[in-house]
Amino acid sequence: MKATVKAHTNIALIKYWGKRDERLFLPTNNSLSVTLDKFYTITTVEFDEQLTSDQFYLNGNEAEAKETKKVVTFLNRVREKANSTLFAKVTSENHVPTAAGFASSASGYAALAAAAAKAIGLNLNERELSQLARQGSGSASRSIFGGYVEWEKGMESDGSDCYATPILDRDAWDLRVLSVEVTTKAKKVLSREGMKRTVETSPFFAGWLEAVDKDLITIKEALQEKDFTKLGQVVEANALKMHATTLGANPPFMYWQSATVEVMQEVQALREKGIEAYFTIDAGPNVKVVCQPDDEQKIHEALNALPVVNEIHHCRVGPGITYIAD
Ligand code: FM0
Repeated sequence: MKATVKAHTNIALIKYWGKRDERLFLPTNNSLSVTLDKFYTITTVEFDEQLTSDQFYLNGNEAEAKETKKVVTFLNRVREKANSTLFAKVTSENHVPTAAGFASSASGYAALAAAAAKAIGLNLNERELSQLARQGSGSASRSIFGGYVEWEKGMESDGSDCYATPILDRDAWDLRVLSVEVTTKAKKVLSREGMKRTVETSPFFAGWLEAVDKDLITIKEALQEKDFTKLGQVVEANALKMHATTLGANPPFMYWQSATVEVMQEVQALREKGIEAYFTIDAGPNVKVVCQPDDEQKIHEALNALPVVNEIHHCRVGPGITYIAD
């Protein structure tokens, strides 16, 4: 009745932005990510008939009520699937620098889904685990797998065809991702809230949906051909389009700060000097830079020289979930 799983974060190269069903976490568009080796969550789940409620410990302490509530909602889905009424103790260790703008929800719910399913005796394959993880946080559906991963939006209203699939092995292409942490001031709009507001109010959301399918075709060609220029250009353009939708929302909002723009401009300046780097940005002010191994050091030096940069974390392409013996 106990299982431990390690799952890594991922960064979307083509973004998930918009839900068609909020309860089931069904997205409006496919997305494509790369799993990262550096940041991960390790979660142990133990179902125990002695317990009278679920317990959630995060990094050694009892988690906040809001987080615990989300975990309980997720465990309810697992119990329903397994026809069980047992409560669980969940212990999670997050090795994710949340300040670097990496959502720990992707690795967190991928690890929780796999550990909870195993502990309660559900025998789920990776596709089923992806569907389950999705119901904790959309991006978690992709973190079940390593390498380059596409999350299919599906058509069905019950989510039965909505899951991630691996499309290229982690060893197939050694790209690097620099996570550039900048100094921040403003309070952020959570991604869940931001995407909802955008879907409901932004006139640019229709343009986003129209463009994203073409971007997916382009990036899949680039992955096939290992064409870094093609990949980088579409990654950067796709992130910019996602962020453009927020400016049209009501009330409008923006995830960038001045430091964000400084890093973006330095990346573009590096390209003008012939060093190939491309940026992508999630629902926060920090910037992720995608590059090839030979350019990593030069890019680090240039970005590290900017006063607005706090810290740079270097990532490689990472693995899918692993079960850890207790
Ligand atoms: O990762 O509401 O998964 O594709 O990071 O929990 O389903 O935290 F930039 C935004 C991630 C969205 C793009 O959203 O939302 C991406 C984003 P939830 P998530």
